[in-house]
Amino acid sequence: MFLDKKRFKNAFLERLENMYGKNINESTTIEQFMVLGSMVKEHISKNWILTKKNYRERGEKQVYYLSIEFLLGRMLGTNLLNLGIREIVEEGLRDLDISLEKIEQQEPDPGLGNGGLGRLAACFLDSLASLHLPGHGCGIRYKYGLFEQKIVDGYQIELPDYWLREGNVWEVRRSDKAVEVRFGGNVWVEKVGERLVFHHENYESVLAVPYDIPVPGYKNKTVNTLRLWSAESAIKDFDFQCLNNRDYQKIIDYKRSTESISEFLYPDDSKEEGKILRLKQQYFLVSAGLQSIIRSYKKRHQDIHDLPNKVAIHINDTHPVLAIPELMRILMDEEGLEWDQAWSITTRTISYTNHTTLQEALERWPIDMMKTLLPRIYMIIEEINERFCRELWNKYPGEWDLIHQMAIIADGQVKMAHLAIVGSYQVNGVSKIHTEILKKQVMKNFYACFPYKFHNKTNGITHRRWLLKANPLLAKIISDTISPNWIEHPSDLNYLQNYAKDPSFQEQIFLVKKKNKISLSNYIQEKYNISVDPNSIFDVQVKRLHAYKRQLLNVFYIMDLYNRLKENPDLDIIPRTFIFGAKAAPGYFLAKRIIKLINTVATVINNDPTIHGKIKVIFIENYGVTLAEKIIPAADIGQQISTASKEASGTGNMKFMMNGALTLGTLDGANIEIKDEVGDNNIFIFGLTPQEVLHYYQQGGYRARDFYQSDPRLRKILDQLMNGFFLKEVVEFKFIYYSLLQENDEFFVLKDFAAYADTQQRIDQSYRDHKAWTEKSIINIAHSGIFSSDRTIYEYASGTWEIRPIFIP
Ligand code: 26V
Repeated sequence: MFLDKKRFKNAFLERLENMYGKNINESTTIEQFMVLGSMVKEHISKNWILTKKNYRERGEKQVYYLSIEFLLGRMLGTNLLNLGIREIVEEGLRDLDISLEKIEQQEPDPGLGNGGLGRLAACFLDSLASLHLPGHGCGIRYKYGLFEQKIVDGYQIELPDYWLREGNVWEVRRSDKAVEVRFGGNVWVEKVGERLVFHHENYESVLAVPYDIPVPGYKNKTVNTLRLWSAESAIKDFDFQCLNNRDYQKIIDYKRSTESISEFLYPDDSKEEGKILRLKQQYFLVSAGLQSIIRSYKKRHQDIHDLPNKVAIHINDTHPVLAIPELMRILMDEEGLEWDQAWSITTRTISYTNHTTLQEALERWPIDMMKTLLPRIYMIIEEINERFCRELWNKYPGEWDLIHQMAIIADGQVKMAHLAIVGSYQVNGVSKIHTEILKKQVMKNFYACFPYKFHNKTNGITHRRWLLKANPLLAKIISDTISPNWIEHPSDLNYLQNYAKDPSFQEQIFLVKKKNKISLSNYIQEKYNISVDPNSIFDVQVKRLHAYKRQLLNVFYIMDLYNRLKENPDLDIIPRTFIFGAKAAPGYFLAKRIIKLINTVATVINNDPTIHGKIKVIFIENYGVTLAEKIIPAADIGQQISTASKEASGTGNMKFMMNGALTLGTLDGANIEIKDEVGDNNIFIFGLTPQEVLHYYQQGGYRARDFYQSDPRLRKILDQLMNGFFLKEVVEFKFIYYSLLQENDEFFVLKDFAAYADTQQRIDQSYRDHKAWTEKSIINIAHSGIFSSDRTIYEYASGTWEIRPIFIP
């Protein structure tokens, strides 16, 4: 049906009739989306079946990527692109007087993730399939994704994101592959001959039903699978009818409690509420995932001992770390293996990546909670801990403190990162500096114990979504200049280096950026009724709102610039549009106050005629994958200004450079590698180094108040927070003020302010020379190929999972 335009049009009209009983004029755009989506899915199905058949028959090793988040973004556009049918569809629809773009906008953006960790998982799936690699995702089908953000009177309001309202056109429910997951109850042990047999009783049974989403590679025949699990009650409908009222209530309660497991994605794991539910989600994912992996393994292979040669299981941070005891449980309790055999198999099958060194984000679960909810799993963790501590005792006799620090269970808690390191064969960091910090600081004791386990895999992004799809104008002039080979081989972007000084190519690059800026300006005008100047510098910070990401530093500079403009309306600056996008966790008070501050400052500045529109501040609500695709191609500057040592990698930084924005950043995460690639002249670096920050944390010596006292700009800004200059209800920003002056500014905002302001000045100067600026922009694009997730996945495939491409004939 996608062979040519004519056939496509006929098929489209016919299906519209079949599905909705409507002709083209009667149908709504959402109906047109559902029709097109179902056609594309059907088109994918053939190769999906073929891929599965090939994987089954060839019996080669496959990887399963376990993640509590997959931040997929809309799929219609990437599917059309990957299948190579975008032109036919676009032209066919145009004949019918329908805009493909409008149809694409109907697709809900499945926000099944919070930020970088979830988006990385989605980029990896795209790269696996595009590189012909047998690799699948395994996650949770949350009924509600990350909340929808509205800004009302400057405050963030959270609304539920019911993305499944119209159904999900890409998924296939596989009831036949459902498995049972058990919670609670008690375990008793029986000795049968020489063996101990564990009986789990009185548990609550939850049915895990998989929904499969196809993941097609770019212009190849590989179609991998993302399997998302949904929790359902294990009760059949007829049970309802023969029940009296009391039982009925019990059943309703049971149904609620089971279904709640896959109801919400957690927008924040730092708070006490919902802890049990979150632990339930983690075990639910892992138990359903592993049962299905082992089931499919056993269909293809005889010998369970061979598992590590045929299956790799990767855990995306510690959320799925219960995969380790769960695999042990299956191998021992269901497959009848001894501990040592099971342990050997488990620790050769599971690998792990860490995504943060923030202490508050390292997962720990109270022993009691785990024991009650997962009695058998807890027994296994206890045994792993005991054996590990014994090993440590032999290695470091008498060193109680060290052993206590390294134990998996200590101080009433189960330490998930310790379990992950002990139970996996590889521990990865996500950028060079992050891996070094893991080895030398956060996990140094483990590094001393298992140096061979630690590796670096610098993150990446799929250039297919983030350049080819998000920025078609840029993609086109790149292809016209260096041939479209870069799409298959992103390192070919390097050839652009030869055109960095080419006036005609510079001109084209400048024009494309301008067009993207105009298109974003139009969006801002329509949505917020604010006019922004496309000739101004688009200076963008879009990411989750966290104190360590330092949106505050950005807004303080804006306040300072505004103060200077008020004093001197003739101040010679290049007009600038500051663009923010950020969601704050609903319970994160400071973060929400920072959103209020940004919006308050924006209102004052945007409505002050005396500064002649030289600066504008825009907060774009509900930032997510879809908006990122619109905003990033229009950026001149991407701000990556986290406190050095705190951002494990960042991936936004890579998206910006790939779209020709220059980075304003600290020496943190992958910024360091970006700097090494593009050179000091093509990036704006400022502030404390990671070493300096870590030194302050260890040795002390930082006094935020000194900066308040010595820098008049800071004093003025901080006073303005408290004196109602930006907002008459003064109380609003007290919390920010105290976090800086009373709590001594944990993230060195005041310390880095001067360097940041200087660097912003340098940017202002640099931008005046358009040719030189565009040259820098081209150099950034030219060096972005190495940050394609194809490179990262290649490193994981060869260095961690030991999987090989399987070409589907
Ligand atoms: C979670 C929490 C929860 C408790 C409060 C503080 C806090 C801070 C950070 C996090 C993030 C946890 C994991 C995560 O999303 N890490 C991100 O992973 C990306 C992909 O590797 C990486 O690029 C980002 O730098 C890293 O923050």
